[in-house]
Amino acid sequence: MNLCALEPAAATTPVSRRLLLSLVAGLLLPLQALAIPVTDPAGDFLATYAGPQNGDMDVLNADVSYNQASDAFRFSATLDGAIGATDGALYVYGLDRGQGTERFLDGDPSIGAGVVFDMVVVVRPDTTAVINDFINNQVTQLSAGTVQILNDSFISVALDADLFPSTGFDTSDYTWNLWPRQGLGNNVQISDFAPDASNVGVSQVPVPSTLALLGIAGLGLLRRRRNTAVDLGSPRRFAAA
Ligand SMILES: [Ca+2]
Ligand SMILES: [Ca+2]
Repeated sequence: MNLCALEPAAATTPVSRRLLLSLVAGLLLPLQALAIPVTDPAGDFLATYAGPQNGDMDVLNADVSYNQASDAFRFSATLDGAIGATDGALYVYGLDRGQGTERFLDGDPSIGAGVVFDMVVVVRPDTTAVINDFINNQVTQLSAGTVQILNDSFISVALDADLFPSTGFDTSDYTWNLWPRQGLGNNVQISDFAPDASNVGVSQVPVPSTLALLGIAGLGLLRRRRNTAVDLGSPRRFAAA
């Protein structure tokens, strides 16, 4: 018997591997799409910014995610320098919950085309924060410790979704932008927008049941591949045939 003619394992294993990798990649892509933060160039200070061009006034990446399971938002960002270096630095997340407008356009100088919001979360280096809801005229002061600052330049703030009542959008459809600024009151204090000239949707944290299903699917694929390799690749089987 020509055993070479019975080498389906050699012929099909690479195909199976490619199929498995493509399926796993297909499963992982939605997760990656959901988790990638906004990246923003280093050194892209606004031409209208009048303050010091320190690294802590320059956003490198940022994200706002909504966790359906805990019904909470997480605001995060990485700055290009140690937070606290610039006196009066603030980090402002603008949220559009349905009635956002380009609120910086009417200022002098006019900036922020494409940046729409109807609420802000103002994060301070002293780890306090303030939420200002322009539609409901509601200001909420959040105590020290609300904000986590990690490795000197990373901000992380987790807040319950009930602090962000909808003004028209579903919670998962909110959009946002982040801008550092040195003090409040004038557009020349704003150093950077992330992303530039647009809002971006909140990323979605997959619910545990979705993760469990993906895990079960992945385990099933791996088990099938292992069984296939044993059945088709065993020299003992071919010798006995
Ligand atoms: Ca930047
Ligand atoms: Ca920017």
